[in-house]
Amino acid sequence: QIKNKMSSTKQIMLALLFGLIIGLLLHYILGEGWLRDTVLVDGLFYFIGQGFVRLLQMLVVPLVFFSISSGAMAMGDTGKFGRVAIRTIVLYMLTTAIAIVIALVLSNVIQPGIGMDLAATEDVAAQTEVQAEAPSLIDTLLNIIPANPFNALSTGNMLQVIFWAFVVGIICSKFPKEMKLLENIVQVGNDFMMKVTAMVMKLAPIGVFGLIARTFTEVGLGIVGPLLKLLIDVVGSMVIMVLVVYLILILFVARVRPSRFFKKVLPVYTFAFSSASSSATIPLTLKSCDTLGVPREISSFTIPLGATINMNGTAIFQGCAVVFIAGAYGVNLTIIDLVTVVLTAILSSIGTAGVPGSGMIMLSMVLQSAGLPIEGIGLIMSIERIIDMFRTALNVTGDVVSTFISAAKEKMIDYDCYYSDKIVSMDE
Ligand code: DAS
Repeated sequence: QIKNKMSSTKQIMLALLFGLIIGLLLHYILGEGWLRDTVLVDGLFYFIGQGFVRLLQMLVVPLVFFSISSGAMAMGDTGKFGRVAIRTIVLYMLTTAIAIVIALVLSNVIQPGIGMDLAATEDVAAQTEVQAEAPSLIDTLLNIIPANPFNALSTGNMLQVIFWAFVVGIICSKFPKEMKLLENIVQVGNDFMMKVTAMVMKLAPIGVFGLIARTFTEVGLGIVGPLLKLLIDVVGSMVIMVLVVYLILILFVARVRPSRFFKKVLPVYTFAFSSASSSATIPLTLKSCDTLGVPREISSFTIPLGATINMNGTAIFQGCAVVFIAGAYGVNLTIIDLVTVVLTAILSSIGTAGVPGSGMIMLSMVLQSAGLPIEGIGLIMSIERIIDMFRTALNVTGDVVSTFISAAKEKMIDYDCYYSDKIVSMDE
């Protein structure tokens, strides 16, 4: 049984490797044409990959709603839960700030954009068109309260769904007699979602293959000179984030062996990489937290929240991209500019959903705040999809790390489960 459970993780890794190899072969051997681009990239691979992502997205809102409301119902010690919630949110903001500082420091060493000597086609100061402004903190907080809970559920506004699920769960726990029927509905809904998620997860390897094969058939390794430096800059910053920040947090704050942690996070990292969507990965991230011994009533709140407001990978990308674009256009960034970049990146990540390409939307806000040409985004587009995969994988890993740390601080981790061989399985 353990062997079978291990195979599901290996299946995802193999699917990724197989998709990469097939994709590169098709890209370089088949070359551009109807068969490759229409039949495969925009046909078969697109259908398999996006079909699986849509199946996962189908799960997200009901899964988050029912697991949070049933978690809030079961929540005994609200004080403890409140402390874990606050600590997780503080960790999210802190790790995001650290991530972007790491990126800014490493980028100033690597200088990815230097030597491109581009001139902005329009006068940067005269950049009048209104770019998406980073929402103010007050608006961001107010936007968490759903003006219309049913609209929040139907549009999948995650922060508002989380808020509403809490209201339902807390009312049920405070008025158990009057709310008996609603409590039963929530419990059955939660159980239903667990079963549906397990069924969908069986398709994970096929979905991963389709996603990866499509990307690499279409893009190949398509990275040229200076962009390769940017990619090295981004991935290098991410490696530092994992090997320094996450390792220190897991070793000295949670005080557990990190090797076990990273082994159990690997399936989630792989899927987040393949799908480039933190939100779509939520069902798998929750299962991964189960194998780490994190109580579901904690992870069902912190993981969906993290998928929306915690984007360590994206923050690193913002830092690297800002230095890359400033270097490419010969703009000198002052310390004030850099501080503005850090604050704008944190604020814009709170309001941006964890879906493919959201980092690019945030980048336009950050560039505008630093007075850099928005058109610089065009320089990055050819490797955007690949960078998005790395960003998302780190985003999700960061969500799990902060969730684990804050639950561990409250001694809420099931350490028998953490040190068991239990790993994310597609079979349950
Ligand atoms: N793809 C986004 C996510 O799902 C990250 C990004 O675009 O930066 O987290």
